Amino acid sequence: MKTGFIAIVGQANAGKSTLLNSFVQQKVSIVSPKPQTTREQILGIWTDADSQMVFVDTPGFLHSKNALGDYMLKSIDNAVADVDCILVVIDGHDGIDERELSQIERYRKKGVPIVVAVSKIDISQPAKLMPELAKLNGIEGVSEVYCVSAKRNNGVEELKQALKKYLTGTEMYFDEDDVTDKSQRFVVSEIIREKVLLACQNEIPHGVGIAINKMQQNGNAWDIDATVIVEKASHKPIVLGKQGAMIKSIGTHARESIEKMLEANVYLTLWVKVKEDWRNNPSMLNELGYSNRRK
Ligand SMILES: Nc1nc2c(ncn2[C@@H]2O[C@H](COP(=O)(O)OP(=O)(O)OP(=O)(O)O)[C@@H](O)[C@H]2O)c(=O)[nH]1
Ligand SMILES: [Mg+2]
Repeated sequence: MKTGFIAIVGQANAGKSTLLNSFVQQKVSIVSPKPQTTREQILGIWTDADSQMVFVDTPGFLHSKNALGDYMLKSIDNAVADVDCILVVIDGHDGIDERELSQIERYRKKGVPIVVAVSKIDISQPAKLMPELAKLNGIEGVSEVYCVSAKRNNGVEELKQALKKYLTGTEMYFDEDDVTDKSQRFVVSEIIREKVLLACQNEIPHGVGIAINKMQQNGNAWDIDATVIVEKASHKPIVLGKQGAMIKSIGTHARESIEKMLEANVYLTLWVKVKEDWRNNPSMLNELGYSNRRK
């Protein structure tokens, strides 16, 4: 049995979480077109006959502007601290920039194998992609480069098989049925946040936090009560929408996804509350699970 940890790092929006979900063939990490969708380390676990691969999803690199940003940066550092391999995801459609090359240089100093996944090749033009790939040629410390489309599931299996050779452990870290280290409660809060991210524009999504007030199973149904926390009074009417239309639509989409995950009926009640500047408020960060590792 070969086992080990692989950190998935890269710029915001590069496609890290989509790739993690594709590796483990289940949705464990939320995905959206907005940068900074992932806020903390999330493990995706893949176990087969001869290996257990623990993929560590991380927030995209960012310039921290508040205590939540500091927490996100720290979770990238923690994620790469003790892994067998670092998988750097680069958006092939966007092109490779200097920041990405300098990040690779930083990781090289850690002395762990670095593999690059050039993502989103389904929407990248080959003529544009080739010169971008040439930039990776001969970069010291990069063991291999793979081109993938996580959305279309192209090249993902080949990459996963290739990553196995970097695993250094021999004992399983998790049960063979585990797909993530996170609890259902955490996944529920993330699904609600994903639906807010998809529904709201501009700066609102960055200042949204989700508190689960109640999550109770009654027979084959779940009763869930959650609060969408926004950081400015002016954001509340936007998230509520005209006569509550926006929050109603967020609730419907969230309920459908949660029902799929829990394989049960769900009664979801959503509230919207303003907590000014909560991303700089230590007790709010703690309450929402952003100060200690939450499960
Ligand atoms: N066409 C295409 N789109 C993709 C692919 N992978 C991801 N995307 C899209 O790119 C956007 C960002 O994807 P995420 O997986 O959330 O990216 P991320 O790197 O985890 O982003 P952060 O968590 O914000 O750092 C989403 O709209 C995805 O649907 C891909 O292979 N092809
Ligand atoms: Mg992500």
